[in-house]
Amino acid sequence: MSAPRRLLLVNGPNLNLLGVREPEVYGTATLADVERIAADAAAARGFDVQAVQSNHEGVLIDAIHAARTECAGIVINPGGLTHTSVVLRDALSGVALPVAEVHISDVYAREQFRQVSYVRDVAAVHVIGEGVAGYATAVNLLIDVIAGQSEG
Ligand code: CA2
Repeated sequence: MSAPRRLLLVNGPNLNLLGVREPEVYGTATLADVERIAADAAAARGFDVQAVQSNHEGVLIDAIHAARTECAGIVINPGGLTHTSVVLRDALSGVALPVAEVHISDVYAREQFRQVSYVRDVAAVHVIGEGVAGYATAVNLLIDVIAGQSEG
């Protein structure tokens, strides 16, 4: 059976505040803008996007588990869970789908605690500090990985 032409887009805790608070760090685009940027980039490659944002880790884990049979890959900005969550990392590694890790800000130029990512080595793609345009980059690079898998 061929893989579904669908990506799961996961935005973690507090990313619902995009465009509402801290524009000096995260810009003025909203979560709806981010979801549209990802969906447009995916549509240009013949994929659709199922988007989830939650402030609750378990909701994110359930969505990642469901993606195992419904999606070909996962684009994720785990928010602050990037730096703390073994549970999220285990879910991503457990579903064995290709993963793109995205951060709007350059986490490597910020506080030291943001320079640790529990997700980094379960992700095939990393897009860091490109602002919200990084979601389109991540979608494209992830689809390249998916296309490479189906050739191999
Ligand atoms: O740069 C990123 O994309 C982050 O993943 C964003 C997280 C932060 O904890 C990571 O270190 C880097 C924070 C998401 C919270 O987003 C907000 C947006 C507007 C106002 C307040 C928080």
